[in-house]
This record gives sequence, C-alpha cells and structure tokens, in this order.
Amino acid sequence: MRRAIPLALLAFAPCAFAQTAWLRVGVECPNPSRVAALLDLPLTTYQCDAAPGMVEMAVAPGQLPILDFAGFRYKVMGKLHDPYDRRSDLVRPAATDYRNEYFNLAEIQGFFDNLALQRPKFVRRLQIGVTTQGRPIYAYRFSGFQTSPAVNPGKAYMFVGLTHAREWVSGSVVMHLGKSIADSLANAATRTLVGRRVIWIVPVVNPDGYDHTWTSYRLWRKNRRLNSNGTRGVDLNRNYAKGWGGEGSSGNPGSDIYRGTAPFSEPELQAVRDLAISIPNFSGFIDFHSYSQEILWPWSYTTASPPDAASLQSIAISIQSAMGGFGASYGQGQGSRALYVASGTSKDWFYDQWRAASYTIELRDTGQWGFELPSNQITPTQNEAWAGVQAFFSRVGS
Ligand code: 0X9
Ligand code: ZN
Repeated sequence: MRRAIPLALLAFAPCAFAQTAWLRVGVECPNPSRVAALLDLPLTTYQCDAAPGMVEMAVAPGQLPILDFAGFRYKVMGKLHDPYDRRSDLVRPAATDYRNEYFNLAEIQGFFDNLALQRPKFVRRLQIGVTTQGRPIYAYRFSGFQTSPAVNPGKAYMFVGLTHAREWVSGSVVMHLGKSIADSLANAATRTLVGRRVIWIVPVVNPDGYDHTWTSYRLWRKNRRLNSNGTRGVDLNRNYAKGWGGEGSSGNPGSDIYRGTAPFSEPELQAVRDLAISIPNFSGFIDFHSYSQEILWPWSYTTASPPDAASLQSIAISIQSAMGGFGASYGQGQGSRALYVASGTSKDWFYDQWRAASYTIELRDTGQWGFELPSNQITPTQNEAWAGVQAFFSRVGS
C-alpha cells in the first residue's frame, strides 16, 4: 500500500495557510498506538488497513487543526475532489455497460434481477434482510441444481461485495462473477466449470452506505446506522463476532472503524450470518474490497497463525498467480501480517465457523486513484477477479 510520494507535493505541518480544498494527507504514526489514536478521530480515513509509518487521511477544509490538536505531524500529498460534490453522478444517463461504467444501487440490483429473470433455472433471488434505513438486502443463488439445497451435495461458496460503501469496483467485480457463473451454467459445454457447486452472491452488503456514496458523500465507508451520540455508521468489517472488540477496531462511534455496540449488532451482517449458517456444506468465502491488490487470509484479529495456514496460503498463491495475468500484480499474506491487525472482520468469522477457505481480496489499485478507480480499469479488474475465482474453485473443489 505504501508508495513513493513525489517530493514536490510535500508540505510540512503544521498548516500555516487557510485550507480551502479537500486534501489527501499522510499522517506520521510511528507506532501502533498512534495508528489507533489516529483512526479513533472523527475524520475520514483514506486507508484503514494502516500499519505504522505514514497513514493517509482525507481531510476536509478546516479539519487540519484536528490533527494539529491531537499532536500529529503530517504531509499534504495532494488535493482530493470534494467528496460531497455528487452532481456528475446524479445527472449521468442510466448506465448500461457494467464492464465500463460503475452502476449505482438500483442498477446493480436490476442487473442481478435480470440474471435471475433470464436464467430462472440457474439463478434465484432471496431477500435476506433489511437495513437500518429500510432498504432490502438481497442474495442470489447460482446452481445447476435448483432443487432443495438440502439434497444438493455440492460444496457451497459465498462471494460478497460493497461491504465498504466507497469501494465501488467491488460491485463491478461481483456483477462480473454473477454474469460469468450464470453464463457457464446456461451452456452445456461450460457447465462443468461450476459443476455441482452452489454459489451465493451478496452483491451489496451495505446498500444504505453505497447509496450514500452516490447521492451525498463519495468517501463514505460504514453503514448508515444512527449511533447514540448522533454520528452515523458502524464499520461492517469490524462487526463480525470473531475477535470482536479487539485491536484494529474502535469504540468511538465517529471513527471510520467503529465496531458497533455488540458483535453482529448490524442488520446487514445478521442477514449475511443467517444466510451462511443456513447453507449446507459451506466451503469457501471471498469478501471483495479495494484497494491495495492483496489476497488476505485469516487471521486478521491476531498475528498468531491459523491452524490451516499452509493450505490457506497455498490457495492464496494459486489465486494470486491467476490474478496476475492482467496487468496488475497482487500480493498475498495473512491479513494481520501482510497489512495490519483488524478485529471483527468477515474472513475470520467465516474461517472460524467452518474452517472454510476464507479470504479478503483487496482489488485495484495500489493507491494512485484509491477508491476512485477510473472506469477504464473496471474490465481488467473484473477479468482478473474472475480468473482468481476460477483458480479458487479448482483448489477448493466441488
Ligand atoms: O480494513 C478493512 O476492513 C479491510 N481493508 S479496507 O481498506 N478495504 O477497509 C481489510 C480487512 C482485512 N485486513 C487485515 N487483516 N488487516
Ligand atoms: Zn474495504
């Protein structure tokens, strides 16, 4: 995630000028407790998986004194678009090409509903929950055997996207997985690729947050829960039960890594959990995020090795080599070591429950564009993710 910063962009703290623009700021955090202190502040992160060193934040006009006050040294790395300026997304014509455009919430739901409509033998929709703002949460089941799941002997997999609202390319990727899996099933010659597997996709784990990034604030990460102190949002990747409340999460509701009041306090994750525990033969899970081009395996909540470290790593290396053929290079590693300790994350819970092959994949890029990945990188990111999932299928089995 770290990259060279052009020297010309560096300015030294504290800030002596009136700050009128949104800034991308690298904040010096020499040790883990300073990282924790920074991520506790009610500021927008630009990098949550932050190791000691330079941690990036998105700082609104007038907010630099918050960093000064908390005693941080920082460097201004460049300007950011005003994340509140959503006019161009709101007035754009309806998107039609999921390979080259980002789809908003209604468009993603329409895309998956269309798959189910066009291929009713292979794709089925299930509403699994309702958000705090009343939006439905949907899951889609892909299988060559649409009989009762209880009699289907195939291994079950789950892929999820848009847990973090601003990580738009994760939605593009799960759309491409859904389309590719449905197309494979519908064609007798390619049906063996999916075989007897049962595949569940939750395209948008966080519909309220995702909608908010289109209509109001591009850099929103959490859900939109109204917290008791009036702030909004719980980090849906700190609210799973495994390791909940530990290092790399915050008890401060204003923080971007706020863990919520209890494990699984959030309806979005209750929905994912209840679906998962209803699925027989649960064997594989991938949570798509951005950015940093990393394939991460458990544990995240501790630097201790998981019991199946060798096989988790070996599968990650297969995914990594499959994803490497499209112009971007991916790393792999145990989450807590390759990046940093984070508690209450999805992959730890899925691994802990079933010893499933459980991963977080951080998609493109490595920080040049960050969350605002240009739309000409959608197609290659989708292609490499589908290649990675095919490698995952063949390693985990059917
Ligand atoms: O912090 C997160 O939730 C994930 N990174 S992101 O930038 N997409 O927010 C990573 C979760 C797993 N990370 C670690 N094991 N450290
Ligand atoms: Zn994320």
